[in-house]
Amino acid sequence: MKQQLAEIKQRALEALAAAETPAALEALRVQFLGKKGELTAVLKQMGKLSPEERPAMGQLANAVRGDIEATLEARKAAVHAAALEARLAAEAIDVTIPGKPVSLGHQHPMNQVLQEILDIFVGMGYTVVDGPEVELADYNFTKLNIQPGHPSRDRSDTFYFTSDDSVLLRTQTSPMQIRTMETMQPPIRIVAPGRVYRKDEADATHSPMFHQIEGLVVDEGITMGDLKGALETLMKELYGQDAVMRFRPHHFPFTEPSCEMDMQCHKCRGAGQVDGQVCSTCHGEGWIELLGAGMVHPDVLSGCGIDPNRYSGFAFGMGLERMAMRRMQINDLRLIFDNDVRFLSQF
Ligand code: 2NL
Repeated sequence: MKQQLAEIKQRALEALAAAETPAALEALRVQFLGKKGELTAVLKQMGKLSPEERPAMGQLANAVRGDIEATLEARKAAVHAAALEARLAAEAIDVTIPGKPVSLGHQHPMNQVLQEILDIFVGMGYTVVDGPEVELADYNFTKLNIQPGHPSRDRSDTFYFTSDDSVLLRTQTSPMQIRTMETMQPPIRIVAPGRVYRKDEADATHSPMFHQIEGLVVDEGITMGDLKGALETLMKELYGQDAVMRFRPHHFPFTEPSCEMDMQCHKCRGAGQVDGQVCSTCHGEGWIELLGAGMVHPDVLSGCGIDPNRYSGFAFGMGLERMAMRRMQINDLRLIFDNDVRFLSQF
């Protein structure tokens, strides 16, 4: 029996040392220490021993049980610690692994073109001004020499807020320049970019909301020569120093004289055709219309508290969408406003 106990102890300790999981340890507990286990089976034979032999054998059996239990507990702790260790290792975050690249966006093509234009004007000493999109008809029309009854004030062309047609969505950025002239005395050199609104059906070349940039220079002795110099400088910076401009007479209520500026078509160089075909860039015109401009009407100056006998000025206005479409070779205005990232990411 002593032999049996020693043999059980040795097998139990070896098996426990080899067990790697809580389940294997539990199976060994049942196998050796359980009610139907090997140790219990030996103890049940104690009855066969003589009363003299029993106490010593009982002690030995208890010592073996104690050893097996102690080893079992030690292994349980070790297996648990190893499992925890493995889990921590598996779940550890390696902070040295490079992160997933974040895709950076970029400015909308409209803003790219606007920033380019503003940079050029700032370089010529202009200040950029901002103002409200909801305007008074006074600032959008009357102070610009556009009197009540003028066709551009028609309700079919302008978004009005009030039944007396006194509050509206600005149809041009000129009101900002009126506000500047009312609050500043010359010299004035400003550009006024922003959204403007007109009741137009959206198509490839029209949108009820679009962007304009207008400019205004007022000082003593400002002439049409200054206007031509500033606008040619702008366009040569944008399109290259070999760009060719022309000025045509035009009419605006707020300028006198007024003009429009064209750039010679860079594709056909003014010929209107390429290889016997009508030029696709200028549609055979040879010239591309860029903007409208003129010398600020004396009535507009005096209406803003600036003495037209002492000061003169020039002003101009251009559509930003057309500038962007030309620059980025975009053929449909709606693409600019759809904000489809697949489209925008090309620029
Ligand atoms: C165009 C033409 C123009 C102006 C805008 C202006 C502003 C004031 C006084 C006088 Cl406060 N003029 N602005 C002048 C001439 C032309 O715009 O075709 N725009 C898209």
